[in-house]
Amino acid sequence: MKSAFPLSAECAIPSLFSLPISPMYLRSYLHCGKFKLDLSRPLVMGIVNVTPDSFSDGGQHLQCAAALVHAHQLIADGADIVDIGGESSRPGAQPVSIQEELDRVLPIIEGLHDMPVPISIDTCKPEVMEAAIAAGAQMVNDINALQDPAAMSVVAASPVAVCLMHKRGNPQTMQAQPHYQDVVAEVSEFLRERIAAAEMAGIERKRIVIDPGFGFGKTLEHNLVLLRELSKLGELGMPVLAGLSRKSMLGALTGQDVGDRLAASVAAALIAVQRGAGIVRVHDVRATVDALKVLNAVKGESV
Ligand code: 7PJ
Repeated sequence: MKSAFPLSAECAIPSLFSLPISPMYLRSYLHCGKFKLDLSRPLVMGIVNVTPDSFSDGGQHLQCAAALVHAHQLIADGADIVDIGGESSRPGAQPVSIQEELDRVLPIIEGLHDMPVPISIDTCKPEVMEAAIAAGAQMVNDINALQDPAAMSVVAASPVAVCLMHKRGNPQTMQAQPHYQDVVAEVSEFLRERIAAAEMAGIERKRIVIDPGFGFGKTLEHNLVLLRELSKLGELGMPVLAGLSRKSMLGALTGQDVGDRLAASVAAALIAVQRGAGIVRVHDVRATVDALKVLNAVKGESV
């Protein structure tokens, strides 16, 4: 789909009198290695978990061939980015070694290197980031927001995009009594600080995405406030990624088990987009893409 403003995003500021100034008009492309993603419509990041303990589809994609088939299906379903993860970050999950994580993700990334969409590596480990980038990954999805200086250096030395996510604690501890005075302000301040650190290290703004980290050290109420107020994060001037798919907050709201959260996940993705999310990270790409087509049509955009 064509951007409404085909000039370079930096100079594509429409009439200041007729349109609201939204961050999307100020910069509408995400630079992702060799890809330039048009952010004038919401993008869908499809999830491929390669972890035996992953809470939603773990076990199922353990085999490389099955994971590749799954990734191809997500792309056929309309995924704009495919996110490959080899370490579960669900609450209570145990860490895996560097070698184990590499063994899980590298064959998948190598097998997808000539796909028409960027491949993202979901990892906190600088060694895995480096090897994944060498194997063809175009984005790093770091739930630790590049707080490890070695991770920061790896991304800075490459042309890939990065997602900086907020979390409180680590997967072993993060659901133990999370407490915030003002969750939106605190998440926003953390992300502002991480954007500044990334820029200082040489990562250009056009390569940065931010994420409030739904479910990572947050209660149901915190997650709901963050979703309700998601547009406040857009004020930081970066595209916002929202990951709500099949999460336990949706289980708490609907009473559904993880395999029965499709409707809740699609609803949550749509709400996030309506509150300014530029990218939604989902398991169910086809259903989400269809829902976004309806939303885009109502908004008067091409689908
Ligand atoms: C997220 C993630 C998220 C980003 C996971 C799950 C748990 N990366 N990795 N944002 N969640 N950027 O998929 O439910 O919300 S793992």
